[in-house]
Amino acid sequence: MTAPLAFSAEVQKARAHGRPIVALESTIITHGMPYPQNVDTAERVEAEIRAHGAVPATIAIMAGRIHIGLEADELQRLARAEDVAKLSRADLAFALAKGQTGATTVAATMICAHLAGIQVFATGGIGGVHRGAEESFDISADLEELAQTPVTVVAAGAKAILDLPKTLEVLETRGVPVIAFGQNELPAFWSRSSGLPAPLRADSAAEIAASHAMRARLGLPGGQLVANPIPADAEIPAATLRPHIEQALREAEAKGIAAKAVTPFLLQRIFELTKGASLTANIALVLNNARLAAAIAKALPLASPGESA
Ligand code: PSU
Ligand code: MN
Repeated sequence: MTAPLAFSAEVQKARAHGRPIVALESTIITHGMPYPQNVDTAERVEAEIRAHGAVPATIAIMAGRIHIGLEADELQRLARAEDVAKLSRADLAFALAKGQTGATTVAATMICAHLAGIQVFATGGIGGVHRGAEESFDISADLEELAQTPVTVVAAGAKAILDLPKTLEVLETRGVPVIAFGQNELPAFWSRSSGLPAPLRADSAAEIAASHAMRARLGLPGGQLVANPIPADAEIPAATLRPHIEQALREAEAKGIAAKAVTPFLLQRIFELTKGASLTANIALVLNNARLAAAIAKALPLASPGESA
């Protein structure tokens, strides 16, 4: 029995020629950005990866199959669709078995990428430990996935909507390397600085690829989190965002937003409260992450599909 994978023509060809491939998630398209910026960004991110010598594979579930790479019309349909399911590890098999369509979170995208033998994945931000998690127990499945699935995820750190110190603690406990790129501090998504030292630092894609390959040689399960700071000219200072984040968090609490709805609600409110500035920054950092992920993928030796590391 094998997983129900469906490759796009471009990804199929890349696999046949052993070219470096970078996975991309789809929840950022359906739940992370509004239409039409979502599809425009998704297309630009794919183009950026091609321009840097790798092949993009946007991953989503469509009609009960795991699509590894979307054709242009499929991407358009997903981006325009309303009420698309947000699928994480817990939902993936259930949705596939029912023949459903849905967007994959970081956790689910890692699972699908690994099934397809893809070792590098670029996104914006990962889920983490939410503020107040000591009460709500809201800790993203993304953290657990990083602990068990061998994919290197390039993100811009975690958002200040989360509890960043607790997020780092959980990653440390679960044995996930958190590698800041080119600086000592953990970046905080829209801002380059979080005030927290990053556990590890790398200054080149080659170092990150070498560390990924070494984990495989050691037989360690799990991936790596690369925290790539947003470009300086695109960042929003943490102090500018703080009141908006606090307002969005208060509103989420007042409305009783819970579980899967929390992250999309907060992202949408911060977009509105910053009059779109958060989205402009989000787009810049995803493009930046795509470039670094392409460089890491090029520096990695190829793994065969389903190979366990
Ligand atoms: N963080 C972002 N943008 C996003 C997400 C997180 O900055 O679009 C999405 C990702 O798909 C991530 C998911 O995997 O939200 C996490 O959701 P939750 O917090 O419910 O685990
Ligand atoms: Mn959650």
